[in-house]
Amino acid sequence: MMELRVLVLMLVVAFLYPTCVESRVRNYKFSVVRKNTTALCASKPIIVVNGKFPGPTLYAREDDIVIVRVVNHVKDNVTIHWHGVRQLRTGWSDGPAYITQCPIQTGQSYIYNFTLTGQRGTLLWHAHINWQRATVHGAIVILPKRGVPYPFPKPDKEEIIIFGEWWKSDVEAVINQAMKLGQPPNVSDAHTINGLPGPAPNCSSQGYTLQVETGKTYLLRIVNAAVNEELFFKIAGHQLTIVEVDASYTKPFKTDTIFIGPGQTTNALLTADQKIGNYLIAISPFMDTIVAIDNQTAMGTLRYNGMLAVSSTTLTAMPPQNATPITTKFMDSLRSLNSKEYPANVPQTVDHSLMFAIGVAVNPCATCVNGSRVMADINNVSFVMPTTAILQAHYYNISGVYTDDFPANPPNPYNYTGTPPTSIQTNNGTKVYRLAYNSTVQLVLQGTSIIAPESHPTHLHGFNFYVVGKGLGNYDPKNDPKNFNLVDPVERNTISVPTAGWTAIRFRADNPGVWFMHCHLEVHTTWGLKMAFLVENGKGPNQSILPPPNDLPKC
Ligand SMILES: *[C@@H]1O[C@H](CO)[C@@H](O)[C@H](O)[C@H]1NC(C)=O
Ligand SMILES: *[C@@H]1O[C@H](CO)[C@@H](O)[C@H](O)[C@H]1NC(C)=O
Ligand SMILES: *[C@@H]1O[C@H](CO)[C@@H](O)[C@H](O)[C@H]1NC(C)=O
Ligand SMILES: *[C@@H]1O[C@H](CO)[C@@H](O)[C@H](O)[C@H]1NC(C)=O
Ligand SMILES: *[C@@H]1O[C@H](CO)[C@@H](O)[C@H](O)[C@H]1NC(C)=O
Ligand SMILES: *[C@@H]1O[C@H](CO)[C@@H](O)[C@H](O)[C@H]1NC(C)=O
Ligand SMILES: *[C@@H]1O[C@H](CO)[C@@H](O)[C@H](O)[C@H]1NC(C)=O
Ligand SMILES: *[C@@H]1O[C@H](CO)[C@@H](O)[C@H](O)[C@H]1NC(C)=O
Ligand SMILES: *[C@@H]1O[C@H](CO)[C@@H](O)[C@H](O)[C@H]1NC(C)=O
Ligand SMILES: *[C@@H]1O[C@H](CO)[C@@H](O)[C@H](O)[C@H]1NC(C)=O
Ligand SMILES: *[C@@H]1O[C@H](CO)[C@@H](O)[C@H](O)[C@H]1NC(C)=O
Ligand SMILES: *[C@@H]1O[C@H](CO)[C@@H](O)[C@H](O)[C@H]1NC(C)=O
Ligand SMILES: [Cu+2]
Repeated sequence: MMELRVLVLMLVVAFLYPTCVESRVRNYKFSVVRKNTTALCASKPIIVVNGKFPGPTLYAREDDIVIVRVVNHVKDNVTIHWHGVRQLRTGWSDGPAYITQCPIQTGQSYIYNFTLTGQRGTLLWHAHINWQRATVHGAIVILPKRGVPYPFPKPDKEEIIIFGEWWKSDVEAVINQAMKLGQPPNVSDAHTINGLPGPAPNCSSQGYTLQVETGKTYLLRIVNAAVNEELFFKIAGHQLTIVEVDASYTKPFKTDTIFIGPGQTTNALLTADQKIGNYLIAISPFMDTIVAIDNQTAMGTLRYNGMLAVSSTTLTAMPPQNATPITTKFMDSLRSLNSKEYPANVPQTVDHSLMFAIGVAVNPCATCVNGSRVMADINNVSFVMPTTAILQAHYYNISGVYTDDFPANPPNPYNYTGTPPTSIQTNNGTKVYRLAYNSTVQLVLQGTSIIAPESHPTHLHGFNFYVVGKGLGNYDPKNDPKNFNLVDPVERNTISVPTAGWTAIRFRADNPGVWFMHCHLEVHTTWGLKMAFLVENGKGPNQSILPPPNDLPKC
């Protein structure tokens, strides 16, 4: 009787609220705590959200309002970034410390409040202060609007797979030591798949297992939350069909290897279409130059139902560390879906044509080991973090926090991928580049070869961009634009700029606020490979940044 009444009530409610009323509020509470965790056969205290490593998955639908109350129970300052979420007019909820907000201090809380507009797929959230994101991260799943199907066959099941890097030492101790010495930080001791490294030297640690049923199809929502490494991902004996990256649908294509940089996400379909068995799942690092990296392969198992854990596992060879051709092939295969429902709105004209030279450099340092310290920069500016958040300074007209003279081009052009200039020192400053509302930007990210060229997975906050071109060596402004793809380039928020090469991106500055752009190798960010765009308010009614929330943390 009772049940019937509930059913009738539900039907009435469903009638009163037809499916076109979709907007919903998703409430989450994130408690930031320190917890002892074992990954490499030894217990160590790490900072995590809600006691979990990786942290909780945030589920929502396109058009939902997401409310996350973050409470800081640790001694360290905390902020959380919703990586890839556009944050239209809600820059206060973006998260990078001292760019859009002051940190949430011990005992304090802050409510992140944003709407998911025009995006669906997988993203990630992570801490955005110091190196805290090594352990403070998790997935964001944005489902399509209710009743809207995926533009690919509906999978039987979905699985979240998050990659990480694990240090035996405390991560802040690792980077602090490196900064003091002026040298590169210690590489991690292991990679992890959903928090598990699998067998490691002197440690038979547990590995991740994906249980599958013959004939079924799985949507793998893959997130690279590593700190300093771009990775290869493979499943022995199986092909993967890529359908989406960075919460943008792509034209489907098949591959046996995924290349994924820190901050990037990839959705891939996997069909359990092989002989019943155990198959190796593995991640290994990509490095095509002389920079030291953690070369451990993390291992897990794809297990068909009916198989025993003790049975033998079909192995696969991982690509060599320096397998540049595999990264090129993967990146060149990515194209926007560009369908009627999901068009690629590539800006066809350009208001600001920018070129940023990005790379590492060396500055004098009297107290460092060699009398010098490794630095990084964009257009010869090593970004200096302010002590007041730039967005506040912009909103409240506080002067002296930043200047808006970030150079549009390298101040002293040289052969970026050839012989370094005589002075490999950098300048510094807290400089932003100012953009009018709705202006269009073409930005060429030019890798440099000072000390060692390296690929830089570069992340832009507040926007998706289209990757219209890329190449090796120096960008040629006369001839390279002739080959730009202005029809169906991939749309993303983080792009790997090839070693000793360049990448051209385009975006429309339709989101007022202050938006960080930086290399997502945390070591390069720490060294100064970062800057911010300041996008002015528009004149229209919904073209200004919203007022800051009352609980916005203070510095
Ligand atoms: C974590 O483990 C260390 C040593 O392994 C111990 O000293 C410490 O009390 C533990 N902390 C917590 C919160 O359990
Ligand atoms: C979230 O932001 C909206 C729009 O500014 C506001 O109406 C709402 O009260 C906020 N919710 C919370 C919980 O802060
Ligand atoms: C970094 O590695 C060196 C050499 O192995 C070691 O002596 C040092 O303690 C490590 N630093 C940290 C913070 O773990
Ligand atoms: C510091 O000097 C040593 C010895 O000359 C050299 O091997 C090392 O590469 C130098 N390190 C840096 C970061 O310059
Ligand atoms: C493994 O253990 C052996 C013996 O205790 C030791 O010599 C070796 O250095 C250890 N290897 C690693 C990578 O920790
Ligand atoms: C990994 O790097 C270490 C230190 O550079 C080296 O000794 C080892 O041979 C490398 N292992 C592999 C599998 O490349
Ligand atoms: C900041 O300055 C602008 C332009 O002068 C003005 O419109 C705005 O009201 C000022 N904002 C605050 C919070 O004072
Ligand atoms: C720049 O350096 C590269 C690598 O050394 C060289 O191949 C190229 O010719 C140089 N370009 C110019 C314009 O000098
Ligand atoms: C970068 O700035 C430093 C310090 O002002 C200067 O010495 C150096 O020549 C500049 N380098 C380039 C490539 O602009
Ligand atoms: C910025 O550059 C100046 C001049 O070289 C130097 O004194 C200062 O220490 C630098 N600041 C930072 C934060 O690196
Ligand atoms: C932005 O500019 C484009 C092209 O000039 C125009 O079509 C569009 O309406 C503008 N959008 C807004 C919100 O002003
Ligand atoms: C935390 O942030 C506040 C505000 O910026 C700052 O004053 C304080 O020094 C920071 N604390 C730590 C431990 O970094
Ligand atoms: Cu980098």
